[in-house]
Amino acid sequence: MKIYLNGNFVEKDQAVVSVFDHGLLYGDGVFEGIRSYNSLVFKLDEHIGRLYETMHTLMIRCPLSKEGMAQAVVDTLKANNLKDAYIRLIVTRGEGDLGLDPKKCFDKPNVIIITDKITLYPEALYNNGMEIITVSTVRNHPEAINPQLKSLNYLNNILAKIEAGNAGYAEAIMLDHRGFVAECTGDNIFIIKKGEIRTPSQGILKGITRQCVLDIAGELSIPATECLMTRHEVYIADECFLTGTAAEIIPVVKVDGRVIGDGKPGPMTKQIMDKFHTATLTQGTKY
Ligand code: PXG
Repeated sequence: MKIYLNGNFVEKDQAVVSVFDHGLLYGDGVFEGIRSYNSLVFKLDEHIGRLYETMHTLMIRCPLSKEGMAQAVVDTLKANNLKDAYIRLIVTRGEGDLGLDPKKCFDKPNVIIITDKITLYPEALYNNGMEIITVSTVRNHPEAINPQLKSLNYLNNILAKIEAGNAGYAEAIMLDHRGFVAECTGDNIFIIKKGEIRTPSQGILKGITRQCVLDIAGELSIPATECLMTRHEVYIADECFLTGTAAEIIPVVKVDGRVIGDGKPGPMTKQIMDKFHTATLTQGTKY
């Protein structure tokens, strides 16, 4: 496996960065998870756009332009001969002296691109739907670490994932600081009620798959709204599903012990899954 590291391709065991990298020392860096299907990178510009927005706020100056980054992604996929891949982009603050201050770094961010595979949930869950719970770990307050920042500081979600795992569940709903439904640990959440699609509007990572589902809803003339959402609304929904680059679209059939709809993946969820699947195979950056 060849890893892109600062403009070079290096073998996996040689792809190393310093223990003084502030990404390791402080979680000071950004990342993206992207997929390619059948030699098409899905929503590449959107993922790179979000990466550069996070870097803008964190004031990380990437040595590559957005176009250069897109080219590097494609080159890495080609170097590894991968048609279907999971792509992990990482830009760290780079090496520096000890101490939080980014000024201690030498203004040389490390740029890493890994192309590999990822499976998040077993296939059966996509057919039968999954059961999730709400965990007590509250999603980051937007004025602390804004959930829109896809930074290397993912402990908020990891703590929630641990809580879910301890309780025997693969995924969990996180509430925001006010108690409204925010999102899951690595996925956005949607409900369908009386033919309308709803998804939380705030305190979330604005998922690219989420936007794709909102676009699909538009194409299918299904009304879709981004709104505040309570757990009660989730419990009484007709259908529920999660979206994410890694998870794609996965139906949810039980939440906190409450059966959703008739306890099976719903017809509209299946229709959206179908459309999404087609989009992944037909749209994207060719390589
Ligand atoms: N919410 C959170 C907190 C995420 O981390 C999503 C929603 C979905 O966003 P996208 O843009 O992917 O539709 C994410 C993305 C992993 C992994 O390694 C996690 C994500 C993406 C890829 C891989 O578990 N999370």
